[in-house]
Amino acid sequence: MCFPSSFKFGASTSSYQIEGSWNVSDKAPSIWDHFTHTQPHKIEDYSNGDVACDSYNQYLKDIEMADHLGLDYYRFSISWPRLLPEGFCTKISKDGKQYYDNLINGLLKKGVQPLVTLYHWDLPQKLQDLGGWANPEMSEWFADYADVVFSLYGDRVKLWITINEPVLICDFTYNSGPHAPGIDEPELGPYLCTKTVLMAHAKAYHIYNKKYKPLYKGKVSIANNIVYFGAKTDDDKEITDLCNQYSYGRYLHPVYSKTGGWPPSLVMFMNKISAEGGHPRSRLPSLSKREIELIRGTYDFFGLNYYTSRLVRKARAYETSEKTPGKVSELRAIYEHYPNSTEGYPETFSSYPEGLRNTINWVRKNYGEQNIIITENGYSSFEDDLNDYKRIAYIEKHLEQILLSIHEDGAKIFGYCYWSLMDNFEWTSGYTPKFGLYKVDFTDKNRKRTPRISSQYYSHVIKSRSIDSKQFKSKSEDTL
Ligand code: GBH
Repeated sequence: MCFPSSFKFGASTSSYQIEGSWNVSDKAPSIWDHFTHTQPHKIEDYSNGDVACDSYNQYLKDIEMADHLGLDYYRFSISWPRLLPEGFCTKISKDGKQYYDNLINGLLKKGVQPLVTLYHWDLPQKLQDLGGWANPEMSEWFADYADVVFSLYGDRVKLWITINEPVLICDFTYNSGPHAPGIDEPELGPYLCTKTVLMAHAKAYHIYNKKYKPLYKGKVSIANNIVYFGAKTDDDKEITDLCNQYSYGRYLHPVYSKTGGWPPSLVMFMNKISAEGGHPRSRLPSLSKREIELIRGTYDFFGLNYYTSRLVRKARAYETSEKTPGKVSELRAIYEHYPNSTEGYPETFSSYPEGLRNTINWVRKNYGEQNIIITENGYSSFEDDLNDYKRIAYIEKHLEQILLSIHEDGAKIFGYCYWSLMDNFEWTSGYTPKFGLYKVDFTDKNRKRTPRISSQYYSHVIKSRSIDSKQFKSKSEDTL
C-alpha cells in the first residue's frame, strides 16, 4: 500500500511553543506569557516560553529542517500579540509582520507550502482582561485580526486553519482550568467560549470567502482534536455517543452537519442538567437561526488532530467521573485506556493507532464524506534519545491506519502533519516531553537542533511514499 501521489506530508509547530522572544520589539504579552509568569507552579518544571526554541531568531534553521525532511507543508501559527500588539487591528507591528514574511518567503523558496494557523492559544492578554473567549465581542476582534493576516500573507499562503482545537481552548481552560488563563468556571465558561470560538471561526471564514478567495483561491478550515471514544460494552453505547456529542459534536455539528446548530442530544442533555441545577435557561447558549446559518458549512476541508483513544463506560453509583477537560463530571462517564494500547508519556497519550481510522470513519458517518488532513499526530517520550525507534513505530502504525482508511474504507485524506518538527514547550508539561523529529538542546544558547532517526525515517516515507521502517529498526527494540 502506497500513498497517492497527491498526498502531502508536513510537520507542525505553534508560535508560543517555539518562538520565544516574548517581549522583543513591540510584542505584547499573551495569556501564556502572563500565566507562566504569574503562576509558574502550574507548569510541571516551572518553565515558560520566554525563549523556547528561539525560533524568532533561529527560523532559518527551522526552514532548513523542513527542507531537509522534504516536507510539502510546514504548519506553524501566528502569534496574535506579536502581529497586533494592541490586540485590535489599530496597530500592526512592523517587526512582527516582517518575521512572518521572512518565514513564509523562506519556506516558499525551498518549495515548502506554509499551512498557517491563526490562533494556537496565545491570546493577547489585553483581550483576556476584557473577558477573553467568554466575551461574545471576541468573535469580532478575531475576525478583524484574521482580516489583517489574510491581507498581509494571503498572496502566498493557500491553506489556513483559523483556530486550533477549540475543545482545548474552552474545556481545558474553563472546565477545571489547567491551561491559560486558568479559569475554573465549569458551569458556563466552556459553553460561552464554545459559541464565541465558533462565531469567530465562522466570521473569519466568511471574510476570506468574500474578500480573499476570489483573488487567492486558498482554503480555510478549523482543526479539531478528537480523542476516539469507543463503548466498553454494548450497554455503554448511549453514554459513549453522548460523550462524543458533548466533547466533539459540540464543535463539529454546528460547522460540518447538514442542518447546523448544536447536536440535538447535547441540547437535551444540557436542558436537563441546567434545570436540575436550578438554572432558568440552558447553560448552553442558544444559537439563533442567523447564527446557525453563519456557522454552518464554514469549511473547505476537515482538519483533524489525533493522538489517543479511550474506552467509555457508565459510572457506577459510587464512582464520580473525573472533572478533566472535555469530560464534564455531569456526564457520569468513566474513561479508560484501551487495554491493548501502548503506554504514553505523559500517560494520557497512550497509543492506539486503530483509533485514528475509527475517528475518520466516525467523522464520515456523522458529517458525510470530508476532505481530511491530519493536522497533528505525534509521539512523545521522556528520554531525548536520538535513536527514537518508538517514535518511528508510532508514525508507521498511524500512517498504516491512514493507508487503510484510504484504500479499504475509501476515505479522502489528502495530507498528514507530524507533531512536532522539533521538541518544544509542551504547555503545562514544560520541556520534559519530547515530541520532535529533531531534538532541541534547551541548555544551548542557540537551541541547537539535531536530527533524530525518526527524521530519517520520515523523509524516507515522504520520498518512497510507503511506510516500511525495516531499515530503521533496532533489533532490540520492541515495536509499539
Ligand atoms: C495538541 O493538543 C496541541 O495542539 C499541541 O500544541 C500540543 O503540543 C500537542 O497536542 C501535544 O500535546 O486528557 O483525556 O483529553 C493535543 C491535546 C490533550 C489531546 C491531552 C490528548 C489526552 C487525552 N491533547 N489529551 S485527555
